[in-house]
Order: sequence, then structure tokens, then C-alpha cells
Amino acid sequence: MKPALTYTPGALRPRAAHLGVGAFHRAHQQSYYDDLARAGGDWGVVGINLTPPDLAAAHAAQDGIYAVLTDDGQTRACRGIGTLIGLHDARSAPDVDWSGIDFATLTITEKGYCHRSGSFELDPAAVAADLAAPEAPVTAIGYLAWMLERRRRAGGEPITLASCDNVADNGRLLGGVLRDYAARAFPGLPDWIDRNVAFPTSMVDRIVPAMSASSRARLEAACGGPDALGVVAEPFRQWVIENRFAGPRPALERAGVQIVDDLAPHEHMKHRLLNGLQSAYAELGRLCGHESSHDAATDPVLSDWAGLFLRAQAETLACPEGEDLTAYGRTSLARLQNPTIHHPLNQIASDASFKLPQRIAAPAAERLARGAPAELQAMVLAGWALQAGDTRPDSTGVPTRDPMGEEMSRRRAAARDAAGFAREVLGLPLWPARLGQDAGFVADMARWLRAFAQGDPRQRRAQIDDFVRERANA
Ligand code: NAI
Ligand code: CS2
Repeated sequence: MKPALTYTPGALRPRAAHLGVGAFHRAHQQSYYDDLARAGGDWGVVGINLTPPDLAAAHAAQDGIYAVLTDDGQTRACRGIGTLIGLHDARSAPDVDWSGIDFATLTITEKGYCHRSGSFELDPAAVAADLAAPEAPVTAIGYLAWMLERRRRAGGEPITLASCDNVADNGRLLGGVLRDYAARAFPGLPDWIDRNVAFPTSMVDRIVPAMSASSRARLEAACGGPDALGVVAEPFRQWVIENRFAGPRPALERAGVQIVDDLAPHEHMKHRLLNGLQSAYAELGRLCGHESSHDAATDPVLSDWAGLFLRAQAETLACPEGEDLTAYGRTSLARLQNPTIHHPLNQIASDASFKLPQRIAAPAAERLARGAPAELQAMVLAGWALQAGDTRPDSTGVPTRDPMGEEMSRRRAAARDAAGFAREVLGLPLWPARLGQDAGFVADMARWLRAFAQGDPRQRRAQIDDFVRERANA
């Protein structure tokens, strides 16, 4: 039987919007809105997808109600969700009535912001088509700007736009690219944005792998049958949002969301410990022959390596109030060991050129600036440099794609020696310049490029094992 709702979706009002209704949003943010609706709140969410997957037909076919299955091997629960009260694909997105929306969130992936990785500025090439026809936009930035411009022309109310993607300082990024775009597309809009739009930075957390045939079968067996919108996720969830709002907002704190004045320590902790470890496993795990983050996290050699890595990453962090970095690192590793969540390393490795800067390169640069070694981080970047552009799917059919993939394949094919290749990769504008200027870091990366380029997965794993033992005995 489908999990029952304790509220009537038809009684909710379209007060919130979300751009990028992927697996994550359906499993995470919707669970908070669902908590509020169960407690009698009236916030419903209008979802908008500007790129595939097109879900509007599936949403209509099941009256917008779907299930989330959470499981950690010990506790398994099905929750019915009815707070996604509308869903629009690219075709009907321009018709969405934004006039009553006070609070909108985004998870449009790291590369959806029309910027270059490592920069907070708009990439004009990414929005050229929208700038030529700003009232028929196709990008998320062009779309939001057009919705704001319509609101401005209608004398509309202030609004909060909260980016929830795993990018550095996501509120500043969204505000920055939107203002840049608005200045080119709609002359009156930048001033209006300054007076009427808040861009809080936000940290969201729940591991939600893309649905596969087997996770869909598990969900449907556990939660009452066919469900095209249903998602499987881990039980853990966290949402921390900067206290910066332009108007009415859902009382998210009543559902456990933390509202804080300084988000940076929370964001850095999550990007560097949890996400950093996921990306490290994506690179080193694949080199050692693993396919899922569970396989990598339960490999004793890689979990010993993780102990060193988490300590080194934690040394770059300020501990957020109420957290304990050692416990957070331990929990991160345990979450990746969850036997019920199959998270393909190829999925995590996708778009790594947009992920590694905040997860690996920034902490590496901070360590070097303090005179501390950053060899663990160099190992991860070496793994990326050797694998970026390899789009071969894993045994479940999941490929890795990265906007830098083709360029990296070309550079790798032309590389003459490991030291030169390390210098070249570290010279890319993705990373803090300090990495390529530090002779020790370049040498560390070159050493691991040589080590990983040779041998088979078993030999690479043995090299990592030797390294961990050397460190333990040092
Ligand atoms: P997904 O692949 O299920 O969905 C991606 C969503 O982003 C889709 O709705 C798609 O329409 C939209 N999108 C993709 N490219 C876009 C573009 N260029 N412009 C506009 N919209 C675009 O992925 P999922 O799992 O929902 O993750 C999305 C993002 O959420 C991640 O990239 C990450 O930043 C964030 N996130 C994901 C977590 C997870 O475990 N899946 C956890 C925490 C954050
Ligand atoms: C993962 C994240 O695919 C990835 O890049 O590292 O989506 C991760 O699962 C989430 O950030 C967990 O909150």
C-alpha cells in the first residue's frame, strides 16, 4: 500500500518554487516541506525542470504524490510526499505564475550556473542565446532573470532565491551571475534585484544516488507499487541556510533546518569532509577497480587512507557551532559504507572539474599556505588527471561525463612526462594558482601520476597501502 499522507495536497498554496526537480530535491527538500505540511503548514512547491528529465506527465499521472524510501541497513522507512504540488518542464516553465512565490530554491547541478568553474562571474558564452532573446530563455539564469523582470514590471513583492547546489558560496555565485546577466538583458533589473532579492547561501546534505532499475524495484516493492517519481535515499538529512531572506519564508526551522548567520564553516565542513571523501573515493576507488562508493568505503586499504585524508582535511576547517569534526568525519565514512545505497563512483566523478575545486583544491592550497603537506589531495588530483574524459560506463551502464573531459583526454595524450603534465594540469584556471607554484605539490602529484599510470588496480591499491603504512610508521 502507498504510504498515506496526513494532509490534503489540494489545500496547500503555491508559495515556494524549486528549479531542478531531480532525485535530490524529491528526497531531501520535499521531506522538509512534507514535515511542515504534516504540522498544518500551507507551503506547497511548484517544481520547474528546464532540462531533462521531463517529469510533468509522470507527476500528473500520480497526482503529484510519490514515495521516498530511506534505508541504512538497520532502519527502513517509506514516506509519502504530497508537497510537490505542480511540476513544469521546459515547455510550460514560462507559464508558471511567480507572483505568489516568496521563496525559491535551486539544485540545477554544479555546472548549471553559466559560470566557469572556480569563478563567480557569468560566462557570456553560456548565455549568448538567452541574451539574444531574453524573453525566451533556455538557461536557468536567463529564466530566473526573466521571471524577476516580469515581477519587477508588475510591481511585485521581494523574493528569496536560495541556491542549494554543492558549489562554493552558492548564494554569492547565484547573486553574482544573475546580476551580471540582468545588467546585459534588462537595464532596470539589477537595481531592483539589489532592493528586492535575497540570495542566502545554503548547505544541503543527503546522499541520493540516481535511481537505477534495481533501486526502483526496491522502492516499488517496499512502498506500494509503481512510482515514477519515487526515490531511494539514506536516512541522514541536513539543511543549513544563511539567515538572509527578502520576504516571507517557510518556517523551515520547525522541521529541523538550521538558520545561521555564518554559513561558511558548515559549507566547508560538508564539502571537504563528506563530499571530499566521496570525490577522493571516486578517483582512487575507480583506479583500484571499485564501482560504488560503498565498495570503496568498505575496502580496508581505502578506509585507512580515509582516516589520514579526513584528518588532513579537518585541519583546514573551523568547527561550526554544535559540530565535532572528528565525529563528523567518522559519520561521513559510515554513511558511505551504507550497504543499501549503491552510489556509482562514475556518477560522483561526473563534473569533477566543478567539484574538486571546493572539495580538494581549496583545502590543499590552504594547507600549503600554512607550510603543511598536501600529498593526499595531490593523489586525488592525479587520479582525476588520469581518468577525466574516460566515458566508459561501469557494469551498471553509468558513464562519467565532465565538461573538461575531452580537453583532459587531449592533454593526457600529448603529455611527455609526469612532472610536465602535473604542472600543466595545475596551471588550469580551475585551481588556486598556489598549487602549481608549489614545487613540493607538483612533485607529489607527479609521483602519483607515475604510480597510478602504471600497473593494474591491485598494484595501485598496494601502492596506496604502502603509503598509508609509511605514514602510520612516520
Ligand atoms: P539529477 O540528475 O537527479 O537532477 C538534476 C536536476 O538538475 C534536474 O532537475 C535537471 O533538470 C537540472 N539541471 C541539470 N542541468 C541543468 C542546467 N544546466 N540548467 C538547469 N537545470 C539543470 O541530480 P540530483 O541528484 O537531483 O542532484 C542535483 C544537484 O543537487 C547536484 O548536482 C548537487 O549540486 C545537489 N545535491 C545533490 C545531492 C545528491 O546526493 N544527489 C546531495 C546534495 C546536493
Ligand atoms: C556527490 C554528492 O555526486 C556527488 O558529487 O558527492 O551529490 C553527495 O552525494 C551529496 O552532496 C550528499 O549530500
